[in-house]
Amino acid sequence: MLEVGGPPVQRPIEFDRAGSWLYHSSFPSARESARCAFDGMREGVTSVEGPRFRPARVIPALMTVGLVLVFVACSGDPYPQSTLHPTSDGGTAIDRLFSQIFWWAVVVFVVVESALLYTVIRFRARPERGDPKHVHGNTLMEISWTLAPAAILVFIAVPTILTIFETDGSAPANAIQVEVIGHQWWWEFRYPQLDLVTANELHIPQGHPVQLIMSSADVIHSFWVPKLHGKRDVMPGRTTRLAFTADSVGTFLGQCAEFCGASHANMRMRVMVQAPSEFDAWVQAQRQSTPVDTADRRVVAGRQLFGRTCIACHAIDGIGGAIGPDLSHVGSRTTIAAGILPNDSAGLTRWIGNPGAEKPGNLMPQFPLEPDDLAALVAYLRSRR
Ligand code: HEC
Ligand SMILES: [Cu+2]
Repeated sequence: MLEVGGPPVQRPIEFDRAGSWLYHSSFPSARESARCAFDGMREGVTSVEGPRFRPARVIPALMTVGLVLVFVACSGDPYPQSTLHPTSDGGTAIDRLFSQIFWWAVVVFVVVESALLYTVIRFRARPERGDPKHVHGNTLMEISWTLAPAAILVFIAVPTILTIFETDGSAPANAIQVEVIGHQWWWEFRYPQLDLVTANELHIPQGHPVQLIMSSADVIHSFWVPKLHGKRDVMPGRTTRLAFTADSVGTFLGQCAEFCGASHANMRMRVMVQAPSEFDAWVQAQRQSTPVDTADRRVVAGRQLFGRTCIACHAIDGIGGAIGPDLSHVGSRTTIAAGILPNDSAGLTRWIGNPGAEKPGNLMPQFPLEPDDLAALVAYLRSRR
């Protein structure tokens, strides 16, 4: 069963299965088997029936994995999606729970590993020692290693349950409500109290409670902005809630966290936490209808074209379909198509020119547009600030 480069080599043990010989009970001794494996490596022996265990191959692989981990840890990146730097009350509650459980795990690890190392070294086999003394249990130790984990579980369970209630999504009466609707593959945000609609970029004020009332237009999605809060599923036919108060101004990245089809990975979002005055200004601007610049012929042409084709799926100022994002103020967003393209002329041209190439499987069709028409549409949408 062996293919040997050169004349057959006489070997102390016959084995037919590379994978099983290590575990073979009739094998004489571990030292023997190690020697055999080394002989095999030196002479380039290969088995015809299965892969051979080669420590010399595994070690470089392990070292590579180790090095990659080290380099990942070294990157100075600010971790835009780290849950370890929470920026809201809810996020902080979850982070506190995580730290508590983490330190309990550290205690368990240190105690168990120390006991293990101590035992391995202290009671190791020595030639002068005979068989170890046989014992039948130790009542004190058995009681203590049953009670200790039970106590630790209580220390973990109580804060966990408290945090579940703390982050259950109920908000004070003055919270700003936002209806979050997941779509394949973008996010719709409706503010019923403020009478405005936007997409993919959620604006909220710093230091004011926010209540997200979430559902889905199609399949199950999951709303996740790691720095702000934990995940929450977004489901068709069911309402889930998330409530929090953001404590820092900034732009926080998020993404759908439940596999929802071909472009799941392209379903991103941004949460813009603004100072209250800036948020108010944003709300005012979003509630006003942007006048069409009739002096710009491209904008006028773009508007006409939009009214003929795009309006079936996109609303502007309350008129149009609801299959795609509301475009009343699309020019005020920093990105388009759920955060996958920058919202500039180049990004819009790429998107409208061939949406399927940018985002596989998405519902917006490709239109046969002349370059002039495409430019006119881009100019019109850019003007919708
Ligand atoms: C059949 C429906 C449909 C038609 C018709 C349609 N779109 Fe869309 N559009 C969508 C959908 C759905 C999305 C969201 C895609 C995604 O992000 O997954 C979208 C996204 C967009 C976006 C990105 C908006 C944002 O904020 O992310 C722009 C811009 C856009 N469409 C422009 C147009 C233009 C211009 C036309 C006409 C030439 C048009 N669309 C026609 C369905 C449509
Ligand atoms: Cu999704």
